[in-house]
Amino acid sequence: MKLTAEQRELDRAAMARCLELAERHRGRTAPNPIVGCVIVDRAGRVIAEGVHEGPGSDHAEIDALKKLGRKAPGCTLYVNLEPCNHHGRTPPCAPVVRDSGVARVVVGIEDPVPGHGGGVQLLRRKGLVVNTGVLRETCERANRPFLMWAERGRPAFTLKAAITLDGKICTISGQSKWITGDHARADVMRLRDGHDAVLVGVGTVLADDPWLTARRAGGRDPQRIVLDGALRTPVDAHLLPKRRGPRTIIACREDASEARERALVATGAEVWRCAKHRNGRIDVQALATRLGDANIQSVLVEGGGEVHAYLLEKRLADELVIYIAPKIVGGPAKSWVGGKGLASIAAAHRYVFDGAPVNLDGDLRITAVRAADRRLPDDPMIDD
Ligand code: AOF
Ligand code: ZN
Repeated sequence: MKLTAEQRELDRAAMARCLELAERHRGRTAPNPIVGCVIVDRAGRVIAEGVHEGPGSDHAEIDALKKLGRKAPGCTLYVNLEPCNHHGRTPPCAPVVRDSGVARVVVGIEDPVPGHGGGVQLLRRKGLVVNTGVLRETCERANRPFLMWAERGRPAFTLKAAITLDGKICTISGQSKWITGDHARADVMRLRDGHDAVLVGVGTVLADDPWLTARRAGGRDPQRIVLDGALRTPVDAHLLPKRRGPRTIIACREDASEARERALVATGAEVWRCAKHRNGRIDVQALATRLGDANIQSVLVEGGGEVHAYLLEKRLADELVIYIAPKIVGGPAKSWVGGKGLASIAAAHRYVFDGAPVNLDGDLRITAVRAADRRLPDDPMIDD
């Protein structure tokens, strides 16, 4: 069946709506993807919408179909991820879609998890029209954490920094409060809210004693991860759970002090002893796999400079979100990327800007993704 240009435009709009619905649950669905669903009748009217809220709850297609008593004869069902054909925490969706009488199914991306896909083939075999790849790049971008986890077994890492126009994260005396304004800092809360975990180095814990919570209406606090080779995190650090807070994982070297471990575990933290490289640093790639095994799909890295440099070097810095304030402090103050630095431009870590800069009440937010695994939106979406 050849689709008219007008129909294709309607398909893209309905898929964009699926993503809008899905986006509301970002940071809440791991190890599942974010998924939205829209059902449109023969006259082109939206008659039901559905969304997936997290493990154990209905998949988006089922949520939408239930609102119609599981019957939608002749309708078109839009969903940003292929309907599953597998029995997990919930029964498979594809047979429910087939039995609902839906005539056409429009899918964003195929399900990458081995054994979970096959919904598209099943529906086609049963005579439904299935179109795939609608807003493919935008759908991939939206579910990058899920795809990274499904394809590589590790979370997607986002490096975040707030810098001056000359690239500094503090002054020569170490002052950093505040480089950017309220609006940009509120945007960081949105980022924390949408990531499964936030990671910092122990240097940041010692210097700033951050809480790493998502202080915003309806927000949920991310899990916290500290890279702390020798377990120097103080037992009264704000980011420790102390029975009530979200989970805190402290990743240390195998040879870190057992007494320090006991003291930190007593605060409710988990201490993960990690293999180390010859240079004595924690093997972050192995840590990334372990985080993936713990169903953590997205990690926001909030520095400091040495942690950023290390993740860049290990090719784990998948996305960058940099807030730039129009201020200059000059001198040898720290940049947001530390480390030894590179000697040649040819060896530079390469990124691609993802959409235009966003002006947040006078500060700019710039987003970039690693050039090597670019998943850029085909329709740049402005979210502010
Ligand atoms: C979701 N939500 O809307 C769709 C998903 O354990 P289960 O039954 O929740 O199955 C999770 C898998 O189902 C998930 O990994 C993905 O492959 C597939 N599709 N998942 O959480 C949805 N459509
Ligand atoms: Zn499903």
